[in-house]
Amino acid sequence: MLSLSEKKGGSSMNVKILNEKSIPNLPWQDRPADCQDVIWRYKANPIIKRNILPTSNSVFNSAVVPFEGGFAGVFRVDDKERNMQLHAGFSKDGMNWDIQPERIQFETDIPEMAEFQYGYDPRVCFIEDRYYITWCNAYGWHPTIGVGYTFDFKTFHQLENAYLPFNRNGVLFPRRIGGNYMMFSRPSDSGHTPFGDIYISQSPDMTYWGKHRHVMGPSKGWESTKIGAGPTPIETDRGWLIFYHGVLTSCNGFVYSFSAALLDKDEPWKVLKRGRSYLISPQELYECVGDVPNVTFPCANLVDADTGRIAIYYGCADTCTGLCFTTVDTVMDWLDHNSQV
Ligand code: BMA
Repeated sequence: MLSLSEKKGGSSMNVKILNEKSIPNLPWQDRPADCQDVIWRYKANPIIKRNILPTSNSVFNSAVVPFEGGFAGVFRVDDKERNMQLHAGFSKDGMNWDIQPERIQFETDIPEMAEFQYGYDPRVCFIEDRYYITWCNAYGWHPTIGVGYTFDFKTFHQLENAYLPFNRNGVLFPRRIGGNYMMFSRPSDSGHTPFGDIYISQSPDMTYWGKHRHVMGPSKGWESTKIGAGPTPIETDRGWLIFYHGVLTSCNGFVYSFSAALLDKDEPWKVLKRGRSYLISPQELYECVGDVPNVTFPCANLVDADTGRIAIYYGCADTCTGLCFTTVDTVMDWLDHNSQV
C-alpha cells in the first residue's frame, strides 16, 4: 500500500517531522509498482563501488549530510593495506561521490588523541552550528567512540574519546535534550563481539559522558545476537524515529539486518515501538557477497521535511555502499501495526 505522502508527493503527511530542513534534491526513486516492502533499494545500487579510489579496498558504513546545497560526508575507506580510515567526500546529488584521496587528519590540542591508529563506521550529525563526527576510534588499538567536528569538511577537529574501550556505534542526537547532548553507544569487547545492547549517555559539553541509560537489547531471530544504533535519529511529533541494526548468528557466521523503532521524545531510552521483523536484510548479491558476506549496515539517513522522504545509506557486505528509500509515514504506519514492545 502506498502511504498518503507517497501518493500525493508528500503534500499531506500524517506524522509531523520536527527540526529537519527541506532537501529538494534528496536522492530518491519511487517504490517500484510490484514492491510491497517498507524500505526499497535504489535500482542502481551500489552507489559507491569498492574501488572508487585507486587505493581503496572497500568503501562502506559511511555517513552523509546536506551541505551547501549538495551533500558532504565522512566515508569508511579500508585501503589495500587494509588500514581502516576515514575520508571526506562531496556530492551534488547524493549519489555520485567525489571522495578525497587522502584520509582525514584530525587537528587536536590533546596529545593523547593525536596518534591515529584506525577509525571506522563514522556517523555525522549537525548540532547547533557544526557537523559532529563520531566513529569507532582506536585508543591503544582498542575500539571506543571518537568525537570530532568540522564546519567545512576540510578541517577536522578531534575532541576526547567519549568512553573507555570497548565500545562501538556511537550515534549523536541532532539536538540537546534536557540541556544535554545525547549519544547512543554499544559497549562491546575486543573482538567480533557476540553480544550487545544499545545505551544512551548524556553530556553537558561533548567531553564528559554520563547518566547512562539502557535502551534495548537483542531480541528474537534476526536480532538475537546483538544490536547497534544506525543513522542520526529523526525527530517527529510522536517521538524519535530510528533505524538500527540487528545481528543473527547462523551456522555460517553473523547476518546483519536492520529495522526501525520509535523512542520517547524527552526520555529517548524509553522504547515506544520496535519493529517485529527486519526491514532490510542481506538479499541482493552485493549485500551477500564481499569481504564480509551478509551485512547490511545503515549509518546515515537524509530526511526531507517537506515530503517526509527518507534516503538511507548503508554498507553492503563490508565492501561497498548502497542507498534505499522509505518515507516517515510509511515506516510509522508499519511500526503502528508491527511493533513488538
Ligand atoms: C562490526 C563492524 C562493522 C562491520 C560489521 C560486519 O563489528 O566491524 O564495521 O560492518 O562488524 O563485519
